[in-house]
Amino acid sequence: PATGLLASLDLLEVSLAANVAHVRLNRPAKRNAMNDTLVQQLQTALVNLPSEIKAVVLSGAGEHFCAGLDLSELAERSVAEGVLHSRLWHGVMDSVQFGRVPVVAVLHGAVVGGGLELASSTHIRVAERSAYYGLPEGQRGIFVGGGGSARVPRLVGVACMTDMMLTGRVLDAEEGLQRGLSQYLVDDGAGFAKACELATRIASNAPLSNFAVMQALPRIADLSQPDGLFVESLMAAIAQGDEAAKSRLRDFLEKRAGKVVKSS
Ligand code: 1HE
Repeated sequence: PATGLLASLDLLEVSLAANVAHVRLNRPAKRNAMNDTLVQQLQTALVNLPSEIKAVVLSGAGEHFCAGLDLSELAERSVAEGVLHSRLWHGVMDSVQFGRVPVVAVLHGAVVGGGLELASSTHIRVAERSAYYGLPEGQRGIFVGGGGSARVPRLVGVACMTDMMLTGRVLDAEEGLQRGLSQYLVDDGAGFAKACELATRIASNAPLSNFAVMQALPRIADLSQPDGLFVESLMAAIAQGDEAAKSRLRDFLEKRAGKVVKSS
């Protein structure tokens, strides 16, 4: 278990094992609904990870990953407070997507509303068969506010998100896999082990490679092709210039590094 600041976050459970941190949303009685405190604690955890941590596994306690925004706090907000609240969520989701280390999410049960916005901010999503995805904002008379309109269509397309919001369509784990909401689908109960396996592999990469994937890839995807290729050339040269890249290339040429193998 973590100590100090990370242990003081009462709506999260943070544990550290070697170079992987496990951050668990820990409000199961409310289906991990995200109130302001939980949102802020998530940001605090992500920006205060010890430097030896190279990847994060994010999961939810109880039967569901996350029920989204805590609706009991919604009624009390003015329009002006609503804008600021949405911007607060944007900051937290940015600290997931553009933080220091990649985040692997374990999805099970409800992954809905703000829970799907959080999931879509992570880098790799491992879903268990129980997972289902919904955007009930349409039914609640509101709109997404945690980055969903920017991130979810990049995974499933605008048409699918429109369907989910207008009609309340819920995607099951299989449909979520097909549409890119998860990259892995495993049996119930197997998600955490799979995510840890992936996070451990991620943590063994050169930090600058992971940085380039996290920071450059989504930006290049938003650029025109010529601009994207130009940024790619800079990122490639920077990554190659790092000592970690040089020593890894030497390891391969001197037969010390693993080959690319087919997965079994
Ligand atoms: C909540 C919330 C919540 C549960 N805010 N309290 N999100 C939603 O519209 C989803 C709303 N939640 C649900 O549809 C269901 O709760 C679940 C499908 C997630 C889970 O069902 P179930 O049967 O396991 O649990 P439950 O009995 O519905 O809920 C247990 C308790 O959690 C109950 O409180 P209790 O005091 O009666 O025990 C629920 O009220 C509470 N709870 N979900 C507050 N979301 C930045 S913009 C993002 C916009 C959004 O995310 S909108 C979508 C919000």
